[in-house]
Amino acid sequence: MFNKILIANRGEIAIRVMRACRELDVKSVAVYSEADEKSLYTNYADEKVLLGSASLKDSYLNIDKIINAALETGAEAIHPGYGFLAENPNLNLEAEKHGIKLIGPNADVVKSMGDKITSKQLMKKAGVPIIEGTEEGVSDVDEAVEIAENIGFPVIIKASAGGGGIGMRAVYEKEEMVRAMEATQKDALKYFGDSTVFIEKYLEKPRHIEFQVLADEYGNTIHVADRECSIQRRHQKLIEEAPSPIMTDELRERMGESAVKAAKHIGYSSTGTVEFLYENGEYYFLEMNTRIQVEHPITEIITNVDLIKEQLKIASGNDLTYSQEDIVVRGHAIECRINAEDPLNDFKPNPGKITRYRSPGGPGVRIDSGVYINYTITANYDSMISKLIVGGQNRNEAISRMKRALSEYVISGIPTTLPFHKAIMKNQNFLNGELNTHFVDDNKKGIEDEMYIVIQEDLDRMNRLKSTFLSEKKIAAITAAVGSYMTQSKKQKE
Ligand code: MV4
Repeated sequence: MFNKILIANRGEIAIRVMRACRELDVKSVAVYSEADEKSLYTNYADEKVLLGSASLKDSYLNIDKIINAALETGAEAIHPGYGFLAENPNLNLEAEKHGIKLIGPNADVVKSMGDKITSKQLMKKAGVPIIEGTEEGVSDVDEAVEIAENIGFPVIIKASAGGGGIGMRAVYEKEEMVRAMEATQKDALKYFGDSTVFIEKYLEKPRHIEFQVLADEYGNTIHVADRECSIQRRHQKLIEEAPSPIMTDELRERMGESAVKAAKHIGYSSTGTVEFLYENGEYYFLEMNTRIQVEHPITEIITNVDLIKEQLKIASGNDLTYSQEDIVVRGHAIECRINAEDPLNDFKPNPGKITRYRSPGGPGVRIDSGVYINYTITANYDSMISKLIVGGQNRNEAISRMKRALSEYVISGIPTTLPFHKAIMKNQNFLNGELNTHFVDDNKKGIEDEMYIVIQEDLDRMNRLKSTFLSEKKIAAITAAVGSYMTQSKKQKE
């Protein structure tokens, strides 16, 4: 195992990785920007290195500065977390050049999965079901119309360099095709510097079901079950659960086998996720994520596998410690992403200071977070406050626990997505497990009406809880008193 690693990320995922380090007796190095001086992860780490200003190119996206920080502190490996440089093959290449281990798959794998046409071609070769459509880039508009007519409308035009929802357009009739092609090509060039697009049959109401995979550097590859991630908005996941409400042993065996085939075929190592779209009993490869994902904890809850520790063991050259038979799904887990966003105002990000904070606890509750009371969420980075994760014997118990945990969660000072989650936990379609990627839009009215009700209930509960929190006036007075005491005692020492 490594003696020391550097975590090239911030917030809750940096803490999550450092927690694994501490359990494995590995020293951790935090890197931070000026905006993260007071963040929890910065000071949780055994060592910290300032990268630069809050700007991304000066800090979390600056490969040179990160490599230098690793060299300076003698870190043997770099964990990229998610987002930032996590799927940038240049980090893998630069780390390798300097004799530092990148905790993840190799640069070639990251690169080929980043290109959607290449990944689709590879999956076809691997024998994984793909969505009907072109397996090469299409640039000619007339040709595109012909292809679309052959597939049958609706179709979707996607940027090959895209992913995560940017640079794609659904097209319902022939007359829209030319305009949609030109617009998607233009976007693809603008956002990714590559105008290549491809065309697929458009699945209108699919579920997003993904499989966690684990692979060591010797070809041993397993899947660690599935997650349902259909509850999202503008390609930002809001709620994930494991397993999918529609999963059966038989379906898991089939989809899991496809996920393992996919990973094996490309020589994958580390933790990864194979995403599928599922519709009418059929599933199709969508994308592969070559990183650890935000929602990994729900898999940890239902399988008891510590995915980050596995990731560190694999990167340090160990064999996989599990075989497929060792992976047993027990119970059900749900994750709600608590963001500093106003769910009644189009989920507008709303950073600011957390003035009261008390996170839930009790049976089956896990919080992964990088905040604390009086912490200010900055506008520089994403607006996630925490991930509230619950586990239970079955889906019903998990939902009851989530409702109870949400009712205990106190966050004051900024609007949060808590009311949204409370509303979803009461939504009949959610309770029935009737989910697809359009769930939030299709249930908009019901969710909004319910949010107004839960916000009123929250106010009542907060009034009852008020005496357990100090008022802001009292906090200010205490802060002032402590401050003047500190100044005086310092003067006396001098
Ligand atoms: C699709 C699709 C329907 N049909 N492809 C969205 C993310 C991007 N990487 C691929 N996406 C989709 N591709 C076909 N052929 C619907 C989506 C999609 C989606 C997929 C997963 C999770 C949420 C989604 C929300 C809207 C659209």
